[in-house]
Amino acid sequence: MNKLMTQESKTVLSRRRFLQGLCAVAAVPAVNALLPKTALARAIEEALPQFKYTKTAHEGVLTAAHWGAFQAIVKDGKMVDTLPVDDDPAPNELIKMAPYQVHATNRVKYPMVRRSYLEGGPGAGKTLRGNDEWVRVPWDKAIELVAGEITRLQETYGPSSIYAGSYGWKSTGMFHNSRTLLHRLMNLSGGFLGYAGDYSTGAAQMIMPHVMGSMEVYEQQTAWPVVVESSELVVLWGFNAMVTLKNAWNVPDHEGQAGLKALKDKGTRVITIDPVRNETVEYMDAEWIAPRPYTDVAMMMGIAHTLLSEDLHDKDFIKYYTTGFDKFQAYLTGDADGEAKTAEWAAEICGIDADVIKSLARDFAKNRTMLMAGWGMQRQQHGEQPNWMLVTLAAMLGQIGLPGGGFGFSYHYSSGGSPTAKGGILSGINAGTAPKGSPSPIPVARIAEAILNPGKSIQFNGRTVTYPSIKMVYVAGGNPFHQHQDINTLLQAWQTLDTIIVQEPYWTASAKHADIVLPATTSYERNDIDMGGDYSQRYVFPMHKVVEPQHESKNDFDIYVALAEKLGVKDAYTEGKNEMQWLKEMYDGMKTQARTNRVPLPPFEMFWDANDYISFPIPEASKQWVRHAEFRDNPLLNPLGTPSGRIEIYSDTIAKMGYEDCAPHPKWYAPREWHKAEIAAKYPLSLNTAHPTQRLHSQLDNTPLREKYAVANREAILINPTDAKARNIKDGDLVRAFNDRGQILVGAKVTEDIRQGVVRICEGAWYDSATPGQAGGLCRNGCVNVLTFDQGSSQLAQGNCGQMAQLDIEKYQGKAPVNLAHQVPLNA
Ligand SMILES: Nc1nc2c(c(=O)[nH]1)N[C@H]1C(S)=C(S)[C@@H](COP(=O)(O)OP(=O)(O)OC[C@H]3O[C@@H](n4cnc5c(=O)[nH]c(N)nc54)[C@H](O)[C@@H]3O)O[C@H]1N2
Ligand SMILES: Nc1nc2c(c(=O)[nH]1)N[C@H]1C(S)=C(S)[C@@H](COP(=O)(O)OP(=O)(O)OC[C@H]3O[C@@H](n4cnc5c(=O)[nH]c(N)nc54)[C@H](O)[C@@H]3O)O[C@H]1N2
Ligand SMILES: [Mo]
Repeated sequence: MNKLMTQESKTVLSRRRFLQGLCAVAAVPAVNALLPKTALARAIEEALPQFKYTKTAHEGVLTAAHWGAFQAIVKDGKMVDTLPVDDDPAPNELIKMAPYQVHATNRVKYPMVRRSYLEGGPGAGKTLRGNDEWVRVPWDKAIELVAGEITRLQETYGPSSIYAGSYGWKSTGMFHNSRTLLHRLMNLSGGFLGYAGDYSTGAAQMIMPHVMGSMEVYEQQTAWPVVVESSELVVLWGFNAMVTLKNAWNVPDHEGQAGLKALKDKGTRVITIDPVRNETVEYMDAEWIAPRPYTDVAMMMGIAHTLLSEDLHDKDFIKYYTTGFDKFQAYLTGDADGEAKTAEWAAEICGIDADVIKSLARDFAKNRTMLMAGWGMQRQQHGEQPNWMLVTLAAMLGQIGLPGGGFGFSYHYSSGGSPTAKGGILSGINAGTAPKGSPSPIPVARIAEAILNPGKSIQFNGRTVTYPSIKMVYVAGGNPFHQHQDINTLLQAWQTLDTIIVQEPYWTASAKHADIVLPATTSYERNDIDMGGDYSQRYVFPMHKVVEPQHESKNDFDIYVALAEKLGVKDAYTEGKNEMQWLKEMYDGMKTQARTNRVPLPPFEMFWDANDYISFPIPEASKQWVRHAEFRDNPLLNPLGTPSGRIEIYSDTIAKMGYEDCAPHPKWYAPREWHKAEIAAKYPLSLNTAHPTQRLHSQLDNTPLREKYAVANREAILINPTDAKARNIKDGDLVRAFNDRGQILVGAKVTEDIRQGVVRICEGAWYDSATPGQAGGLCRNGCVNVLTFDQGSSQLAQGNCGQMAQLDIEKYQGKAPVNLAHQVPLNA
C-alpha cells in the first residue's frame, strides 16, 4: 500500500477493498474463534490493505515504546528478547533493553513511605529527604495517605499549593498517560498548579509565534523527498539527528534516518555547525565547523552582515514577506549602536575565521540552501535569539517556502519531514476541565525558584506570573532530579515542601528524595494503543500487555482510580469504563475518521486479537509538501499568524514588553557564563550537555547498554586532547568536574571530536550524591545538572539554560567511591 498511486486509482482501489473489508468484518466472530493469530492477521490484510501483516509479527507479543515498535518474546512469564517490526527503516538497539526494563533489579516493588513522614506526617523530617529510612506499607495505607494529603491541602491552602505539573517523558500509550491521568484526577478533586512550556524547546516555542505566527518546532517540515530532490546545500546547525531520531514522543517511524540516508546517497553537500563532531557529522561525512559554544547568534550575524555588504540578500523577499528589516539592518551595520556585526566581529566571538564565515554566506546565497537546526543552542540564556536569527538569515536568503530552501526546526525530532499519511488519528485520554479558580501555570523550568520564593513575581511573555506557596509536588512520569538545572538548589527546594509523591517503576533519584513512592508498572505490563510517527501519523500500534504487573506495582490508571474513589470522584474519573473499553473507544474514534478518509479498518476486537498494526497510505501530495509554500504563493490570502501577517524581524509586541534581555529584533547578547566572562578565569571550560545516544534522558541508564557509554562506571566526559594534557588526564581516567554549584565524577574520553575549551557530558545520568540529602555532595554517577545554572532564558520565554555553564575538571585523586545510582535504598 506504500506504492506510489495517483489520487484517482487510490480511491478506486480503496473502495474495492472497502467492500472486501465489509465481508471480513461480517465474519469476525467466526474468524476470531477459529483461526490462529497468523491466519487471522493474514486474512485481515488481504481484505484491508491498511492492515499490516508482518512476517516476524507472530513470534511474540506486539508492543511499542519511545524506541520503536517491536515483538516481545516471552518465556515462562518473563520478557526475554525483542524483534523490531519489519518495516522499521532504522531499528533502534534500545528496544533490546525492554526485557531489562521490566525485570530491572531496582524496580520499586512495594508502596514505600519515608519513616519520618509516616511517623510525623506532612513536613516531618523534611531535611532528611534523600537520607531517611523507608518503610513498606500496604497499598491501602499509601492511598489513604495520598488522598488524605490532597484533601488537607485543598481545604487549607487551595489548588495552588499542589504542583502536579509532572513534566516528563513517561512511556508511550494514549491511555496509560501518567501525566494526563494525574491532571484528570486533580481537575476532578479541586484543581492544581500546572506548568507552561517545556524543557525541550522552552525558548524557541515562545519566540517563534511572535516571529512566524507558529511554534515551528512541533510542526510538519518540508517533506524529506523534497529536500532530497531540491536542496543543494543542507546546513545542520547544532543538529544531531542520527542520535535524537532514535526515539520519539509517540512510537517513532524512523523515516528521518531514511531521509538522511537518501541525502547522503545523493551526495548533497552537508555542513554541520557544532562544537562537537557528532554522530551525524560522522554518518553524513559532513563538513564540520566547530564554533565556540553559545556564540551561534554572533556567527549568524557575521553571515548576515556579509550577505548585506556583498549585496547577496533577497530584497524582494524581505520587502514582500517580512516586516521591520530596516531596524534590524541598522543594528547589523552598527548604525544603531556603533558596532558593525561584520564577519571579523563575529570571528572574534565565535572563534571561526572571518573568511570561513564569509564563504558560508556566499555558499548559502548561491545554492538552494536548507538550514536545519536542533534545539540544543536554544536551551541557553537568550535561547530565543538563535531561532529568531536563523529565521532572519533564511529570510535574507529568500528561500522560505521554496522546495528544499528555508529553515526547519524539527528534522531532528520525531522525524519531522516524514510525509503525513491519510487515515485516522487517535486521541488520548483527556485531562478534563480545570475547575473555576484553578491557578495559572508557572513556566516549567522555574519550579525550584517558585518553591523557594512564594509570592515573587516574574515576567513571562508579556505577562506577570506570581509564584504561589507550593506545599506538595506530585511526580508521575518525569524525573526532576535529572531534568532540572542546578540539582543542589532543587534539593534545597524539595526539602522545604510538606509532601512529595513520586509514582515510578524505578528507584530513581527523584523517588529516593520523595516521601511516598508508589510503584508503577512499565508500559509492557498493561494494554495500550499509540500512533506511530509523530508527524506522519502513519501507524497505529497496539501495545499488548507482555507480562503481568511485577511485584506489587500497579498501572498509573488504577492508582488514580483508587485515589479517585477515596476522593469521591471515581465515576467521573473512569466514566464507567475499564482499560479495554477505553482502548476500544479510542480506536473506534480513529476508525471513524479513517472511514471519512476512505480508509476502511477492521473492528477493534479483530485489530486487537491479530497482534498486528495499521499502516496508513501516504498521499502523493504529502511527499511534495513544502512548508510555508502557501504563504509564499499568496501572503495576503495566506498570512502568517503574526500581527502583521508577515515574518516579523522586528516585533512591536515584543517592543511593548520592554524587556532588557529580549530586544524587539534579533540581537547578540554575551551570556553570563562563557569563555569570555569573568567566571572563565576560574572555570575555563564550556559545557555541552547533549542528549544521550543510548538512553532517553535518564531512561535506560539502569540497563546493560550502559556498558557501551560509561567510562570507569560513570557518565563519560568528552575532552579535547589539549585540555586533557594540560590537566594530566588520560583516556579512561576518573575525573572530577566542578564549579561553584557542585561537583560530579565522570570518566574521561579524550578525543579530537570536540573543540578545545569545550567538554561534553550528556544529560540523564542518575544523580547519586556521596552525601545523600545534603547539598554540595559529589555525584558519583555524573549527573550533569549538578553543574548547570537555574535561570530563565529571558523574561520572554523563561526557557531553561541546561546547555550552558562554565566549569573545570581535574583528575580524581582519591579512592574511587562506589556508584550507588542504580541501587535500591536500604529496606526497599
Ligand atoms: N542540562 C540539561 N538538562 C536537560 C536537557 C539538556 O539538554 N541539558 N534536556 C531537557 C529535556 S529536552 C527534557 S525533555 C527533559 C527530560 O526529562 P524527563 O522527561 O524527566 O526524563 P526521563 O528520563 O525521560 O524521565 C521519565 C521518568 O518517567 C518514568 N516513567 C516511564 N514510564 C512511566 C509510566 O508509565 N508511569 C510512571 N509513573 N512513570 C514512568 C521513567 O522511569 C523516568 O524516571 O530533560 C531536560 N534536561
Ligand atoms: N537518543 C536520544 N534521542 C532523543 C532524546 C534522548 O534523550 N536520547 N531526547 C529527545 C528529546 S526530549 C529532545 S528535546 C530532543 C533533543 O534534541 P536536541 O536538543 O537537538 O539535542 P541535543 O543533543 O541537546 O543538541 C543537539 C546538538 O546541538 C549541539 N549544541 C549544543 N550546544 C550548542 C551550541 O552552543 N552551538 C551549536 N552550534 N551547537 C550546539 C550539541 O553538541 C548536539 O550535537 O531529542 C529527542 N531524542
Ligand atoms: Mo526534550
